[in-house]
Amino acid sequence: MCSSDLELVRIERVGDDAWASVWSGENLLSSTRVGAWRDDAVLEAIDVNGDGKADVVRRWAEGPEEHAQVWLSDGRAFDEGWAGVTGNTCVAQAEVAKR
Ligand SMILES: [Ca+2]
Repeated sequence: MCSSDLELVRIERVGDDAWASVWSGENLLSSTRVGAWRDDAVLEAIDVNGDGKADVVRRWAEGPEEHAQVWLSDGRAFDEGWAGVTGNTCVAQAEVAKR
């Protein structure tokens, strides 16, 4: 459930860079450069490591390659957590077993 004092993560273009700013109401808590701006990037604010703080995931394609960048939040600023090529490589096959 979301609380009413939820932080807002806003991704903005500043020049050729993307910046993630964290707001609490009218107060700017932090602003972090999260790489070069990409018009084709999909941005998601999800908690990827389960610490209750929203992290930023950017995904985009370069030819056949799917790139992803993960920025982990400590609730104030973002640290680059992981970046690399993902998808299009079958590393496992998931199967739902039916009873
Ligand atoms: Ca998190």
